[in-house]
Amino acid sequence: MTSLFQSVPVHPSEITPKHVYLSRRDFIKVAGVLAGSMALAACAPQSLSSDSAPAPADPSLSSKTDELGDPVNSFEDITNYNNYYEFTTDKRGVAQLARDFPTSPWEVEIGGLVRKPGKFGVEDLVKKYPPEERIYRLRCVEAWSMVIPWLGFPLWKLLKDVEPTSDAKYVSFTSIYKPEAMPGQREPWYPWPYREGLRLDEAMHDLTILATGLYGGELPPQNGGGIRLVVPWKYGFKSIKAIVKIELTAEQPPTLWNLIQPNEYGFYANVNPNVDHPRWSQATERRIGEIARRPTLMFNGYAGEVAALYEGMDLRVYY
Ligand SMILES: Nc1nc2c(c(=O)[nH]1)N[C@H]1C(S)=C(S)[C@@H](COP(=O)(O)O)O[C@H]1N2
Ligand SMILES: [Mo]
Repeated sequence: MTSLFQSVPVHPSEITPKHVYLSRRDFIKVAGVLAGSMALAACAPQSLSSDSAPAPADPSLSSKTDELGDPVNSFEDITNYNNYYEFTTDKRGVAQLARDFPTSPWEVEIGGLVRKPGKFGVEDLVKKYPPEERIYRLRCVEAWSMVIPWLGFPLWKLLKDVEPTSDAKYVSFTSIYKPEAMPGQREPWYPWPYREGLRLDEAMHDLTILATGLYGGELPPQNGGGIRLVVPWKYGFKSIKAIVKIELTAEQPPTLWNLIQPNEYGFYANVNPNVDHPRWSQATERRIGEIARRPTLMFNGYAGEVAALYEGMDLRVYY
């Protein structure tokens, strides 16, 4: 068990004028949890400044591993190396551009082929479906990867409650469209808003979650707050961020990457070391924080859980 003291995000000796830890929002949250902690009371105020670097809500998670024994990536890496084209194609530039993007309150509309459509606030979803910690590998189609400790709930719980009709075969997800706040959306190259989709059985799989947090805290804007999908056995682009709409459909829905480049980005996008991207090999990957490349695992290491979903399908055709 982690003691209360160990979960204080900053040790007094780590504070330097340049390297400051707590954002105001984090400080208020942590101060509420740890009211009375002398160590925090003594050190936190001087650590506040406008250019403070955010800290993980629960730094003790950095010592955890995935089920294969590989350590989770640092909060720093997870929140500063991002793909989020609505902001920029520069992975190290997303965090700064997304810093003031409002993620709360956040509403998701659920409709299409369901008996009980509705609009749901993320705060209510979190109350109804208590977030679970899920430590997942994220494997980008660009052949880099991370291990991320998410907080989220299985999508099947929500889908079950909205009662898909018997015609529903797919789930379509749409990200927020807000060009005034997202500079990348003012570029004409992409068919905004970002969209993704899953087959209904993939969406109902227990590994598929809607994430509302990471590293024990809230979901930073650069990682897809207010709420995002995480499908750990598929390439990262399926794990759509900042979702505002979920629709159950009868037909396979259009997806942004598939619309742009169908021969490079299939609808399924299951991680598969045996099916190369037309422009590069998918046999190996670079885990962020490591130097040597490592082999890419079939279904990103989740074959035992998900291979049955694709029985009888030619994965070179349904890539
Ligand atoms: N709306 C939206 N969702 C998105 C993306 C994006 O550009 N826009 N990029 C995808 C890609 S390519 C990856 S690898 C993951 C990265 O998630 P992370 O930045 O939280 O690690 O988000 C995915 N979800
Ligand atoms: Mo990606």
